[in-house]
Amino acid sequence: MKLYITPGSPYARMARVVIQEKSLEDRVEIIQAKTRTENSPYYDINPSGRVPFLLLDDGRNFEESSLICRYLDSLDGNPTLESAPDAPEWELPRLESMARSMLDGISLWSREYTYRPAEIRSDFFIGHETARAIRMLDAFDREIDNPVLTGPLNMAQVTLACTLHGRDELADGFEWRGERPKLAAWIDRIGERPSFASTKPPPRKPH
Ligand SMILES: N[C@@H](CCC(=O)N[C@@H](CS)C(=O)NCC(=O)O)C(=O)O
Repeated sequence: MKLYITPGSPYARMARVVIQEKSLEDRVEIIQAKTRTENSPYYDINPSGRVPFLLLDDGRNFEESSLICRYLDSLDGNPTLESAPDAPEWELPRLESMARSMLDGISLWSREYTYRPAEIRSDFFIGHETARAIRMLDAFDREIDNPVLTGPLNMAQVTLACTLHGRDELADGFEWRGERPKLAAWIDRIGERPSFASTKPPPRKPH
């Protein structure tokens, strides 16, 4: 099967992490897609043009990181990444959704810098996303001792780590670590796992 990615995509990184954590390297070929390009040949493979995208050997295909990760996790008949044995029911999906919500906001915010020249950026939009990111980073700093985040690897941890690891600066000049040492230490610890260390995103190229 084939997984289409870009090296800087945090969503695609989740699938790349799961491939390593579940030892699927021999079963999944990772291919770099050309996204955000007019007439990219990738659009003939995936009409949405987004990554990650998983093409199965039987021709079926999956979009959306959460679905792709769930599928990859199930391949060995022993899915582990949607369970948190030491946490109350619903804690894992609660924190996973919260991490995804933060990631969605940060992605929009950072795209404003990556893809828009300074003269057409929206101060209103940037202010809104900056405030959201600050609230959510603070919330995760308070949640960091939750058993979902301290127990065995799961999708809440993968989502949170793919959002923040390797991104000390989330958007132009915004450094999140200094005021949140507990969250920063958690990210450093999880970042030592080979699956995260080897998928660290390249530095962003500002517009
Ligand atoms: N909700 C999707 C988001 C995927 C996504 O936004 N991917 C971005 C890269 S981070 C992309 O492929 N962008 C290319 C485009 O918008 O054309 C998921 O979870 O997989």
